[in-house]
Amino acid sequence: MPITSPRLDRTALRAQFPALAQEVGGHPLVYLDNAATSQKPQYVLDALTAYYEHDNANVHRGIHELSRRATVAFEGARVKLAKFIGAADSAELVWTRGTTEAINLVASSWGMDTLGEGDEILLSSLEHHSNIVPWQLVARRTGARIRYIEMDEQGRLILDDLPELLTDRTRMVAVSHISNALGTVNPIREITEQAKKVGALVLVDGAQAVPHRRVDVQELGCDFYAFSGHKMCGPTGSGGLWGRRSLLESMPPYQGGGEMIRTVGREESTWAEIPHKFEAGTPNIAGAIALGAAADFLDEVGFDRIAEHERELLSYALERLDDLGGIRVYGPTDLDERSGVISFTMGDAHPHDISTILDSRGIAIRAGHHCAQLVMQHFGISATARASFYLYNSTDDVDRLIEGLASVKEIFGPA
Ligand code: 7TS
Repeated sequence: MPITSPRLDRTALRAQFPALAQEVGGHPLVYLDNAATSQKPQYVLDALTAYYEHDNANVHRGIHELSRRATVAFEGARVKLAKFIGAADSAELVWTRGTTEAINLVASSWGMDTLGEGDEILLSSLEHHSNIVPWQLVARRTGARIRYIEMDEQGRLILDDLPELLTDRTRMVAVSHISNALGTVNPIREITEQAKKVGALVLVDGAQAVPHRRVDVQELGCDFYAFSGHKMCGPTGSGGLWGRRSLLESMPPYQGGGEMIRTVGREESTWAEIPHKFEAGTPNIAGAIALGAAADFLDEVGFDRIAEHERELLSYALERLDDLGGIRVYGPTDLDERSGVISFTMGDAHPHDISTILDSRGIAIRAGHHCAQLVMQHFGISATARASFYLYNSTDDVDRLIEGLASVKEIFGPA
C-alpha cells in the first residue's frame, strides 16, 4: 500500500499514541484489545487538556467568556459528530455516555411509552448484552415479547427467517452493525428494508462499526444509531445516540434535571427542544469536545485506508493462524462479511490461560464471553480468546501474537 500521508506511515502513526510506547513485562506492548477500547492519540489528549486548561466552564448557562467558549466547542463537536455519521441535522444527535446509555435511552423512553402487551421486539442472538438487557427490562414492564434472529454456523444472521419473524406486532428491530464477539458485519440495509414493510423501527448498535468504517445513518435507513467514543480514539464516557427528529420529538425525556427543561412548575414541567430534552444535568463537556477531535483525527487518516489496513491485517493474521494450526476461529470465513476481530479457541487451553500467557509476553488480548453469552451458547462454549485490530496495529503485532500462541501450544500440547 503506498504511503501518502504521514499518519499512514505505521511508525509515525503509532508514535502518536503515547500508551502504545511502553513495555509490559519487559516486552514492547502489543495492544490487540481494540474491540474493548481503543488507545488515544496525542491530538485527542491535547484537546481534552486544552479544554480543562483554557475553557473549562459549564455550557448553555453562564453569560461569560469561558462558558461561551465551552458552549461553542461543545455544540461544535455535536455538529462534527453528526456529520461524521451522516446525520442531516445535528439536533438529532444526543450525547450519551456511550452505546449502552444510548440503547437504554431508547428502550426506556420510547419503549416504556410505546410498547404494550403482545408487542414484539426483534433482537439477534449475536448481540452484546447492552442490546439485550435494556429490552428485557422494558419487555418485563410492558408485557412486550422478545424474539431473536438466529445465526448460522459461521455466526451470520439467518435473514431468510425475517419474513416469518417480522409480524404486524413487531415494533422494534434492534441489531448490531458489527458483532464484537465474532466480527460479523450485518447487512443493515437489508434488515431495515424488511423491517419497514411491517412498520417496525430499527435501532442499530454501532459500537463496533463507527470506529472502523464510514457510517451513514441515512443510507442505512435506520431510525436510531448508537455508538461509543472510547472505541474510536475518543475519551471514555463519551458517545451518542442518533435518532430521527420526529421520533426524538415524540419521545418523553429519559432523565429529569437541569438543562432538559423549558419551564418548571410545582406540578408540571415542560421540556427543552431536542437534543437537550435528553441531556439532563451537566454533560461530559470535555468528552464531547475530545470526541470531536477524535473524529477529525480519523477523518484525516481516512476510513478507506483504515478499512483497507484492517482487512490486510485480518487476512494476514488468519493465514498465520491457519499455518500455526490447532486453532478454531469463529465467525464468517468470507472477509467481506467480517471485520478485524478474531475470536478463537485452542484445543484444551482455556481462553483465560491463553490471555495470561500472552500478557506475560506483553500482548494484550481479551478472553471471556465478551458480553455476548448468547453467542457463546450458540457455539456451545463458555469463552473465546479475542484479538481485535485498529489502525495503529501492524503485521509485527500479528507476528508477536503468533509467536505467543506458539508458546501456548507448546505448553498445552497440540489440540
Ligand atoms: N455494543 C457492542 C457491539 C459492543 O462491542 C459494546 C462494547 C457495547 C455495545 C457497549 O459499549 P459501551 O461503550 O457502552 O460499553 N464492547 C466491549 C467489548 O467487546 N469488550 O469490552 C467492551
